[in-house]
Amino acid sequence: MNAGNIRRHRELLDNMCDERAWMLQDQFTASMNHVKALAALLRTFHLGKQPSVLDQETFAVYTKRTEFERPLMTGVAYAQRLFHSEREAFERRYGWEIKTMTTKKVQSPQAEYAPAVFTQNSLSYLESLDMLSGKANCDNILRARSSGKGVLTTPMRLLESNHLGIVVTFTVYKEDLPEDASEEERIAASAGYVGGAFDFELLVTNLLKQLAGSQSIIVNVYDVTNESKPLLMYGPDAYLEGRDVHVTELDFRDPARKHEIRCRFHNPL
Ligand code: WA2
Repeated sequence: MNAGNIRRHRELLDNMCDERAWMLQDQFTASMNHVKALAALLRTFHLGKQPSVLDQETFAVYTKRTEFERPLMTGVAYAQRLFHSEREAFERRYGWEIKTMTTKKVQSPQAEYAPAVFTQNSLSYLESLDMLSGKANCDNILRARSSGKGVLTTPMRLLESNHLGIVVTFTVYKEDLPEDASEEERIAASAGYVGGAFDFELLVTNLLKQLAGSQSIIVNVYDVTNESKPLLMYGPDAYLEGRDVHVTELDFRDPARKHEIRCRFHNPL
C-alpha cells in the first residue's frame, strides 16, 4: 500500500466520521429545539388560559402530528409540579393515584411530586408516574428548573424499552422570567416539566444505518463529561482509541455535558 492510498483511506474515515457527527448533532439539536417550542405551547395554552385549552387528547394529537420535528426522540410528555397539599384534590380530579417510576406502586407522601399528566401515545406508560421518583430524572428536573435551560441526563436505560438513551427536560414556568432571573426565582416560578427520551439504541442506529459506508466502519458515541471516565451511549462495548480512530466533538446543546463520536474502519490498513 503506497502513501497516497493510505492517506486517501484515512481521509475517507475522517469524512465519514464528520458526516455522522454532523447528522447526529443536527437531528439532535432540531429535536431539542422542538421540545423547547412545546414548553412555549404548554405555557401559552395550558398555563396561560383559564381554564386550560389543552388536555391529554389534544396533547396526544399535537405531539403525534409534530413527531417528524423530533426525529431522534421516541416521544414527549408533560409532568406537572405538585405540592403535597394539592395531592388529594389532584388525584380525585384525574381519577388515578401518583405512582413511582421504579415499582409502579402508589407513591409515599413527599413534599413535592412531578406526575406525568400529558403523554405522547408512544410514552403512555409514563402517565401518573412521579418523574421525581427516579434518580436520573429527578436530577434532570432539578437542574432544568434552576437553570431555565434544556438539560440532558447521562446515558441511561429508558423505561419500558430498556434501550440506552438520554432524557431531555425543559421547565415550563408560570410567568415569563428575565434572562438573569436567579435560581430561587426560577424554582419558585416552575409549574411543570416537558421532556422526552432520545433513544440512541433504536433511532441513532436507524439514522446511521442509512448512510453510505455504514458496513465498513465502527461508530461509538460517548458522554465524556468526565474525561477520565467515558460513558458509552451508542455502539459496541469497547472503547475506540489509537491511531486508527477518528474523534469528532459533538455539541448537544447542554454546556454541562460533553459528547464525542469515535469512528474506526472494521479492517484498518
Ligand atoms: N421519557 C421517556 N422514557 C423515559 C423517561 C422519560 N422522561 N425517563 C425514563 N425513561 C416528562 O423530565 C420530564 C421524560 C421526562 C419528562
